[in-house]
Amino acid sequence: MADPKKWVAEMATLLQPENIVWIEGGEEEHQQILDALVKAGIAIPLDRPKSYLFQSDPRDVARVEEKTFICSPTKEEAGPTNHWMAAEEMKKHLLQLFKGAMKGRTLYVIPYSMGPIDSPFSKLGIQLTDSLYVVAHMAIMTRVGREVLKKIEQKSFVPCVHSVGVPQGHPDFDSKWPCNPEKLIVAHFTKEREIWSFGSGYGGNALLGKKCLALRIASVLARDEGWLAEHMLIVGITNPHGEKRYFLGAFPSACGKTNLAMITPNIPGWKAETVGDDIAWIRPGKDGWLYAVNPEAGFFGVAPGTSEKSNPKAMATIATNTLFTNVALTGDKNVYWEGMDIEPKPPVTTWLGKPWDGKEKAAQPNARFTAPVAQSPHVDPAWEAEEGVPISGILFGGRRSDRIPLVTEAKSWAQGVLYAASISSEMTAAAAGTIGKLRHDPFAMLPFCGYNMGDYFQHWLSFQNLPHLPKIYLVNWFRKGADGKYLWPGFSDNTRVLKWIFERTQGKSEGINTPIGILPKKGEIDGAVDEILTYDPEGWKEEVKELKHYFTLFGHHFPQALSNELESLVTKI
Ligand code: GTP
Ligand code: SPV
Ligand code: MN
Repeated sequence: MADPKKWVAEMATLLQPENIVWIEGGEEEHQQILDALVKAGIAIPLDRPKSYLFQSDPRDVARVEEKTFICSPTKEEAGPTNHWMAAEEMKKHLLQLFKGAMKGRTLYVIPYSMGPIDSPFSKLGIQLTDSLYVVAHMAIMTRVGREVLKKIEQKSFVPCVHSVGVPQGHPDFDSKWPCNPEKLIVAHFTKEREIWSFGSGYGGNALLGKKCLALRIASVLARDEGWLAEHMLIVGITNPHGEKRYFLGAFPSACGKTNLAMITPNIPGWKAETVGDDIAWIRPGKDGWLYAVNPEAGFFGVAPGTSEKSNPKAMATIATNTLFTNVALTGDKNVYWEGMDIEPKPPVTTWLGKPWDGKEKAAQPNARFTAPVAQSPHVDPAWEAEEGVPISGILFGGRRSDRIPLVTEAKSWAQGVLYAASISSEMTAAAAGTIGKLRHDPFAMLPFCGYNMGDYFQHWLSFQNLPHLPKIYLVNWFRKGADGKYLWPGFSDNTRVLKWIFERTQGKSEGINTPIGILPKKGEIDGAVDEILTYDPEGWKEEVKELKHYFTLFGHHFPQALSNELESLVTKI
């Protein structure tokens, strides 16, 4: 039995807030929070029902992986892809950093649940924060309040401590977006199951239920309990005969999960419904199928590139009751961003609050919208089903301008795991770093796996004897031609790929057997140029050589079964 009140009292002694407010949940409280944000000049009310705009400090616009730590008992357990610090040393540092961090501010206590409150699979947390923006967002992205607290009192919770790190006395105390980038740190104690985050108010750095709990801590719980916590969308597809199948998709940050989760099929008779757009918790069911649950309650989606044409379902979802961060403001108090495909009403104010001259970016490239899943007109009827939805196929992909074909079916679970481990992607604005630079991002989990990635590959392999394993696909929507233009239209046209995959899982589409896997036969995917449906042996030889080198990073943690898969590929291509 947990005693949250005792813990909060202890933390208050450390944080020294002016006062403490417990979040109860509910519509009325949510509106009061938004009203308070408007009154403080932090939220700009829009001429769009129940919607608000926030502009962050330009130094605080994305996740900061360099300052994200896994504090597992040993460095080896964190593995070669995580930043590690010994738990004791980190705790010492944090206790210094957080001492008096909330002076002059209110401490908000947010009891929250990842997953439906009554589900036995859900995980509970309490986030302490001094950011009202964070409170408003947690209320959309998770289930919060009194009902959750009752559960917590019966069970346990993951303690999550968050501060923007700008107490009274700091020169930026009165800033509308206080943050402390010099001292920013996001720490995960994977054995103790605790999260501490200092210095940022943005996205995954600050909404601790999302990447910190539902991926980094959850991946460790999943390893220990025999399930999977993944950076994946979940979508339900129905064919013209009314047959329905569910699919998962893992793509790195800002590489198309939200868009595929909300796809509008452009082949007559096909239908798609959204279960989740960012995180999937996956468990084997009693019947030998894998079942997936979306632990979140909201979408925190990339705004730039979203339009009536590219993603009409997202546009419908965010028509009302939506919080926008770092998009531009139009003359008629509405929102605008690059790729929205409308003529904004002038005068347009950029995300930096300056008049827009049409030359610089109106919206920050990682600008986001935040809206409840439940208000999506295309939400899947089973999106809150306790046991989740049964999975027929899993898509893995990245942003690859060359080599990787449009779609390849792995010949076995082990080959699929190898392909997932092999994902590389050109970096995006979702994380601080060099945009466009190709980097390895195994399973799209590089920033989110809470333990040794080599052991994580092994954990995936451990499912290989399930009687109803999903088929695994490597996909790439981002191939470019010599002219630098995309060779595939993407978005709704991805339906043609989904149709092929759907029919493969039914044993219908034929495909063609190649050394790298099953590729679509000529004519099985309309309109796709040969270049993206075939594989280039020379390019793949290079790819495999480079992969072999990359995997040495994991030393003896790299599973022998994957080395064998890779070797067998080398001999075939
Ligand atoms: P996170 O929320 O950061 O995890 O990202 P995500 O994977 O959900 O990415 P999202 O769907 O929001 O897409 C990010 C960007 O990729 C947007 O600017 C989209 O317009 C673009 N995009 C998505 N799907 C496609 C596609 O099929 N083709 C092309 N060319 N671009 C796409
Ligand atoms: C991602 O970067 O993968 C996101 C956005 O989904 S954030 O929640 O900020 O990490
Ligand atoms: Mn994500």
